[in-house]
Amino acid sequence: MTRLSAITPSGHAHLGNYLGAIRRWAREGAPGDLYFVSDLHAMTVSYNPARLRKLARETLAVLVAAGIDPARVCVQSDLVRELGALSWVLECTCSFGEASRMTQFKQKADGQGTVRLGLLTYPVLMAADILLQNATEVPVGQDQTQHVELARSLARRFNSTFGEVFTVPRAVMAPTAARVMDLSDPTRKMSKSTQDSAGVVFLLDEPDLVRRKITRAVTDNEARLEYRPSSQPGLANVLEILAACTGRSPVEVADDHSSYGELKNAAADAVIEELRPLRTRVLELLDDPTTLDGIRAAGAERARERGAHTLASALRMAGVG
Ligand code: AQP
Repeated sequence: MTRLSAITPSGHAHLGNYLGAIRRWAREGAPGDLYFVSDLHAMTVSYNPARLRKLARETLAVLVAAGIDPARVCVQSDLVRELGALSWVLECTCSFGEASRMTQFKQKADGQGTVRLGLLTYPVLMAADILLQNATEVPVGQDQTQHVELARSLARRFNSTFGEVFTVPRAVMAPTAARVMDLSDPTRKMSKSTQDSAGVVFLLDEPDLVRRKITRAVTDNEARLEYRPSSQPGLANVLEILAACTGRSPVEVADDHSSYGELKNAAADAVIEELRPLRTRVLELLDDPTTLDGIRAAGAERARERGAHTLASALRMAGVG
């Protein structure tokens, strides 16, 4: 079984990415799992090239520092030639209607003056990521299942039209882990690309800044320390963060504290301690280009080898290789 997961370096990785995905990947990863830093996907909206390059490297360092097997990580753009070739084959297998029906495309394109064509075609690039690696499973949240469905349809269509080449992948629901909300606006999830960073704890934030962000988290005036996500979402978010860092339930955590101030300080302590070794290791890796570049090059080589036969077969069957 090969399972492919990815993180887009659209900004600095944050506590939500860590508690919701990266930590679980590191703890529960199986030998067949692959983790991509999907920097090509970050190009579908306006971006700064130098920043993207830096963020891709930093995100790779985060995955390795978190304890993910370095043999399982890869930066997507290191395979840009292979993926570019396979994407074209798949774009020519995909109808315009299919691509434009993607809900995420409609949401992201809505209200934008200029919509990049890549925003429309990126689910096909995602299909290329999956199919090139012969992934059998793609763990995704609800918002990405449609993209995996597209990858399945394209794989099946290609196989039945030109001959069996692709493994047909299936979407598996990523296990429900913590969904961390923005500390300034607990109605929206913590996101890399949020403009106002006051509510986002980045993994490389200095401990003092982490404390400031958490102790200033928007809660409410009810002064009731109870876990009630629908009526007290800000408080529930802080409780969930503390619970995720201490391995207890949000209800237990609420019972342990008597004031908002005390709770927020306890949450800040727990997050700072949870992130401390990770942050140290990321900074060490970023300072050690030989190690990080070596991991990156080896990951690219392995991913290239893994996909070589599939790509060659797909091109040949399509009449171009
Ligand atoms: N707030 C969150 N809480 C829990 N999990 C989260 N993830 C993202 N935000 C939270 C999980 O992190 C993994 C990698 O995320 P991604 O790069 O695929 O994209 P995303 O979900 O779009 O992440 P962001 O941080 O919100 O970035 P932008 O601002 O660019 O959209 C995924 O497993 C995701 O579920």
